[in-house]
Amino acid sequence: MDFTNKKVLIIGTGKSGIAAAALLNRTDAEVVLYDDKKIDKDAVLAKLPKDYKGRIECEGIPADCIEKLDVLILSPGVPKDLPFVLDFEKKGVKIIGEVELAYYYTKGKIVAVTGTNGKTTTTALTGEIMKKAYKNTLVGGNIGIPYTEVCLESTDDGVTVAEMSSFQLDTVETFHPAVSMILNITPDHLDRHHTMQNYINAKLNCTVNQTEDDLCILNYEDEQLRKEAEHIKAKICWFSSKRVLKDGFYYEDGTIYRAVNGDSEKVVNVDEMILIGRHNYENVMAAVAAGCFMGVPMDSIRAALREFTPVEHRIEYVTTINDVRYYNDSKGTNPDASIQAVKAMSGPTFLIGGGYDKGSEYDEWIEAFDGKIKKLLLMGQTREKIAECAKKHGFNDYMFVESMEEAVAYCKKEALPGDTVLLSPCCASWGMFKNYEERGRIFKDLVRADN
Ligand code: UMA
Repeated sequence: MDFTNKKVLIIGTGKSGIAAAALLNRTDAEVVLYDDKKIDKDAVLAKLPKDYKGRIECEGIPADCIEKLDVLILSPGVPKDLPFVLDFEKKGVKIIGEVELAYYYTKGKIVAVTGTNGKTTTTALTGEIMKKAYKNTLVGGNIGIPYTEVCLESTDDGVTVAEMSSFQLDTVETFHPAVSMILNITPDHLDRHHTMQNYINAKLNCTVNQTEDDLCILNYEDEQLRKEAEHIKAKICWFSSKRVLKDGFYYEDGTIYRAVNGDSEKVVNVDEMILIGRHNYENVMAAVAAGCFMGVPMDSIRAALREFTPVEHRIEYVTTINDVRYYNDSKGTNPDASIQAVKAMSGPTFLIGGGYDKGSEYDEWIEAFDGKIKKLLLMGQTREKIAECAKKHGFNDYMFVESMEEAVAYCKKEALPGDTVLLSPCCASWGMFKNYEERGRIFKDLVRADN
């Protein structure tokens, strides 16, 4: 897209908006960076290039933009059905997301990773696998590094591994990855997407521009994905952690295999990796499938698997104090993710949960407790809703806390040798924390304090 003399309004002065503005600062576009919130303009300016030519606004959509605008760029956190966005759409203004903008500037191949859970681990692991064969491997997107920040470093002979959230995929148009993967789809972000089908469609957007020359990697155990696969043009590569497949990747009795026409080749014994839990074996299979398709030799893939350490905030081991193990799973922001964390625990567990209400149901999470949860400490907006659900399922060992400080102090006092303390909130962090990273780091700091 040619931005010469185009007037562009970017919504959101978070990481994505700033990276998008910095990118467009290199073009001849007239850029207006805008935020709904009353922001500190100097602080935003300090994050932009020194020669930033555009404006920064925060008191209502500027009148001159309402009068004339060529392109509206939305940060991932900005819903595309907000009234002002719809008004611009009616006027024929081109509306894209920050990811679509990055795509215009991306060279080389793209591996797009999406799914409700496991995205970050799989993106990081896929990045490590690609690095074994591609000198210029870039990793970005929802993982925390805006795609617009890395896209200019891409080269024709390189690869970009992009973690894509449903928020980001909601606003793509021409985005075309050589490899896409959808790890799983379970209800999440329904407050934003309104219906499950909208959420599924957003995820599927990473496949819509793919052709028969491309690859789409899907979880065979996800019924929804099996259904949707019929409409995907790319070649499909399945993986399963529950059954032997004739073609694709599968996990059986501690080993991951690659199958081609019924012939199986051992990829790795899971004991050779640091990653634990069946959900992680699924992530590994997806990453290995991407590596094979992109021509990374199997021995290099195996080396990457053995070297890989889990990402922060995902069932991350923090420390052991008085024989009590502490795990940080702040990335457990929805029931499916938190169920996996609870399942990965062995022995009596103090579970810290609750947070921002994005319309999730907690029944399956409570059912997954399976007699292991000694005490459920609840905080945030959802604590009453979770407590009601727990009571309904006959689980009464819960208590309300006002803060992370109170939760950690209680666990430190009450947990006995052999117990585990797990932060896996089953909810987003918003409202009490800036993001899940902040929540996780506060938890870890409190755990490690005074020891
Ligand atoms: N804003 C508005 N109007 C709105 C909504 C937001 O002006 O209607 C403003 C806010 O006031 C704020 C800014 O937009 O100043 C924030 O923008 P943003 O929410 O898009 O956040 P970024 O800092 O740009 O971070 C985004 C992703 N955030 C979200 O999707 C909410 C980050 O994912 C991502 O790492 C980053 O881009 C880089 O790609 C975070 C996340 O929580 C980790 N993702 C969700 C998830 O993983 O479940 C989807």
